[in-house]
Amino acid sequence: MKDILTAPWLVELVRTCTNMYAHGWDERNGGNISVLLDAADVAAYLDCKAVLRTLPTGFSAPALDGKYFLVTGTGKYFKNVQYDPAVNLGIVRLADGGQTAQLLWGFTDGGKFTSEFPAHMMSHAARLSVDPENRVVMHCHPNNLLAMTYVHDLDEKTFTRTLWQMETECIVVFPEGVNVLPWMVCGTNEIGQATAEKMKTARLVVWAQHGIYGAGRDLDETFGLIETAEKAAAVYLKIAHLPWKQTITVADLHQLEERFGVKARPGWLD
Ligand code: 2HA
Ligand code: ZN
Repeated sequence: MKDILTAPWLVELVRTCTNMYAHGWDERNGGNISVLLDAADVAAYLDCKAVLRTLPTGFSAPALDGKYFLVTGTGKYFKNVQYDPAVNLGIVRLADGGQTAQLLWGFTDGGKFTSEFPAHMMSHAARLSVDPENRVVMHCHPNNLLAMTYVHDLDEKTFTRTLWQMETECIVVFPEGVNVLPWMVCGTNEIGQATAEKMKTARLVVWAQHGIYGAGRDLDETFGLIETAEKAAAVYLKIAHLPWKQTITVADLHQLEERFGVKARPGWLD
């Protein structure tokens, strides 16, 4: 059995947590990440028959039954993940139609998965239904996107249009746009269901006055999505109160679609 602390997917998650903390997106215990793992990848490092603890999830997710996830722990600080991955992270396998999480590694201080586990698991199920290659769900609290939800219209099309116009690359990186949820109490099955519904049509879901969810095939893609949207939000906040002399027009956005072979969300450039 190989040393799990050397598993490339675990090393990558640790580095990502450190990087996100450095970006200021994950103060204190803010933020959480889950990564879908292949059974074979896990079996190279762990005895998958050795269940350390069984944890009730409080929801069902039949589509995820038997699947393995590497996930950050509740109350844990991204800042600290690099110093003790085994305390701050865990590997669980869902069982009983998703109602139970079997802990196979980690959370060594008796801890458990993130408080946002419902939103993560329901989002994985939703993303897998539209993209079987989706593996990552990431949540964090980036300053500028968060601030933007106080001063900008929360209509998804309008919010997306503004982001697309703040940086040329945006429509290329997230042509499907961003979906937006109004403020809701976090950590609940309700916000989990609402997030998952939004995840069917976009890889980015803004939680007004809270943060953002991203999804993607790997950590780089998902981080890059959030990074690009956050950069656009930063530009918006720099210029929102200034008189604009010009912007990226709808005609320009159509040119980008053509040049980069992407298609904006139908109707969102009308
Ligand atoms: O505590 O970010 O949304 C972690 C969170 C809750
Ligand atoms: Zn949060």
